[in-house]
Amino acid sequence: MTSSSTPLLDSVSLPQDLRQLKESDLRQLADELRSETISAVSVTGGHLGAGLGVVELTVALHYVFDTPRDRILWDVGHQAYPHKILTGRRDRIRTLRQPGGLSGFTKRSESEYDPFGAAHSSTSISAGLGMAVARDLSGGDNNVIAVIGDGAMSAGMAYEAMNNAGHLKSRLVVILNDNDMSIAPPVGAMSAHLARLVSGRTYRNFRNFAKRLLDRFPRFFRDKAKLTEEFTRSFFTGGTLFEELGFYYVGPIDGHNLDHLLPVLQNVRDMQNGPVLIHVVTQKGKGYAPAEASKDKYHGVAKFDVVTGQQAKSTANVPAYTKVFANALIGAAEKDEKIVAVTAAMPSGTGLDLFAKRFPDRCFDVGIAEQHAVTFAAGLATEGFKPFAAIYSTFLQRAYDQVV
Ligand SMILES: Cc1ncc(C[n+]2csc(CCOP(=O)(O)OP(=O)(O)O)c2C)c(N)n1
Repeated sequence: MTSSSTPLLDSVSLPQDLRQLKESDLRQLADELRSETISAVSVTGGHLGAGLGVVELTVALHYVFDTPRDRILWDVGHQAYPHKILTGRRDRIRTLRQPGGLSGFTKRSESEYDPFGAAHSSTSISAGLGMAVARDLSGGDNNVIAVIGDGAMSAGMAYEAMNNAGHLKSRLVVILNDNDMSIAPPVGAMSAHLARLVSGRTYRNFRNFAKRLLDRFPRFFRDKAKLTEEFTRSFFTGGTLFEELGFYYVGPIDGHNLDHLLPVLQNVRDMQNGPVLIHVVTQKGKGYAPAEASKDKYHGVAKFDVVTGQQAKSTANVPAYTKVFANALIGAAEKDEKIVAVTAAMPSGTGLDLFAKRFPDRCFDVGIAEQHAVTFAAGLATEGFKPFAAIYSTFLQRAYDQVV
């Protein structure tokens, strides 16, 4: 690791500055970017764990791709604080989520580096595919990269988009950021599929093999795109659901190791023709001990003390609405065994985590799948159950049709 007394981050206000740096400087830059993200969120509150998990990925993407000509779409957009710091918004990063300040999500009117606005999850592959097709129709040659988490990947819309992408065969990169967390632990068959890929022999073999190779031939590995292509074919690929959907699958790779990320991204940039999915494994909250230790509690935070990790407590002297709701529902469910509860990946946000503790068999977390949650509840109701589908914030919007 290179160390220098002048912070490298001070010399980077836009990605074009970043692209002037040597590859060997990027580790230090990533460390500084991580510290700056922690420092900013400690004074504003906001999403922390997700951003810390993609620091290296953010650096690598802006280093390898020609942003803003190449489009990066951050799904949900809650992990984009490091991206904001590297794209001309560092001077306002301590205004995140404040009146008149930066948005806590990506926002088109805020920056040309935010090609798509978000906040509701699982839209990035659809939007990215639209951008890719628009490029093809107008004879362009830029890249489009959608970065989507394993939690966001549990929504039907992501599969609708992949199904269509496999058919259209447009040049599109999807980066699956797999940290084995949604806000709560992820649920469902897809998360089990990803866990199998990550724990499988291929990944472990590649890690050992790549490490030995990097130790012996660091330059050779980095310079030879052709050799990297061999790697991606023989060591990274495996029969996956994504291949069945028409994607060329690459992975899983260590998303905190720039020596792994950079050659794979360069390779995909230079050689892809059709949809590619890169499966990147990261750790939510990476590099900040309190967030690594408690991934759900540091998904979104109040202001906090950087040294202790202690979050500011609400001074309101009334019980939280979610707690009132949860206790009332638990009370009713104690008297009526037909009462069941459904959440779409928001057990703590809705208070249903308390209900699940009391009635583990009568509480269902269906993943980020509001439409399914509502119709699943309808199915339960037709059989005489009394389901409470508790949908957080504005996320019921996408299930209006199901409600009707
Ligand atoms: C439609 C919708 N439902 C729920 C949410 C709330 N939400 C925001 S981030 C998140 C978890 C996303 O998990 P993942 O995609 O794995 O990203 P990570 O935070 O783990 O990096 C959830 C459920 C949302 N933004 N949009």
